[in-house]
Amino acid sequence: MANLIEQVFTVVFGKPGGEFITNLSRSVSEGVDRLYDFVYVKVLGLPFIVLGARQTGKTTLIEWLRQNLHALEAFQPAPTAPGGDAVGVFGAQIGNEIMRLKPTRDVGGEYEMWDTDWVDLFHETRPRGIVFMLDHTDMLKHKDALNFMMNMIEEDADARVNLRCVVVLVNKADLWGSSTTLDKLMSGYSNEIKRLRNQGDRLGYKSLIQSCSVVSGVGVDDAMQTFFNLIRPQPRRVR
Ligand SMILES: Nc1nc2c(ncn2[C@@H]2O[C@H](COP(=O)(O)OP(=O)(O)OP(=O)(O)O)[C@@H](O)[C@H]2O)c(=O)[nH]1
Ligand SMILES: [Mg+2]
Repeated sequence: MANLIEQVFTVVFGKPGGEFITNLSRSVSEGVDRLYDFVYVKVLGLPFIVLGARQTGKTTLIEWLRQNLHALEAFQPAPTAPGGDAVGVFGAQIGNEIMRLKPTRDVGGEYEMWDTDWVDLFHETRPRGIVFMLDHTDMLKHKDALNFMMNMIEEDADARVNLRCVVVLVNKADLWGSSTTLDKLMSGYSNEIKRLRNQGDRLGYKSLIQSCSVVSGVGVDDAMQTFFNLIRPQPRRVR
């Protein structure tokens, strides 16, 4: 009987693995991706989280996205307290598209918050992407924070199931851009970057390193377009 069904199927649709079946399954999966894309980007919001050691610009970045701004000079946030601050889903102009974004919670970067607020947020959100922020000061602290994030990804298989991209945002380029370059600044992080690339290859996420200044609005548009286009279910070309 199974054989007969297989024969009829083959007569009507062609051999399994044949062109028709391949095209059919491709368009079904493209249709499913398109639907997921619509649901995330237009309805539920793309789940992502923002991490990084203290005072690197996490709250400022979330505010920049929320306000659809190009520069944020007058914004002076207080350090984020333990437990973080809830952030509702909002629409942001990313390239030429309005996307709904869901960072869920703005967490602080103090060391004691890594093991509590960061771990909880990662687990609760199952993010499609992580923005990891650092700046030109205190390399040892940023290395610790980066390694902590990678350990967290390693240890929580449930939380990382949707992870598609980790972008390392080297912020405050307005303060360091005239005295050094991104490559020079990152040369001290070669072990961490190697680890990030290896982990990404193994666990199926892309890693990027971008410089920006959220306060003066330089580079942040580009970085956010690349990031959100990579974490949406149907990745697009960067515009
Ligand atoms: N010069 C400069 N300052 C920035 C930039 N981005 C953020 N800052 C400043 O850095 C300080 C910390 O910014 P926050 O956004 O509060 O940083 P955070 O990572 O949320 O800090 P915690 O909540 O304490 O972990 C503030 O004074 C910001 O104005 C930038 O691109 N350039
Ligand atoms: Mg903050």
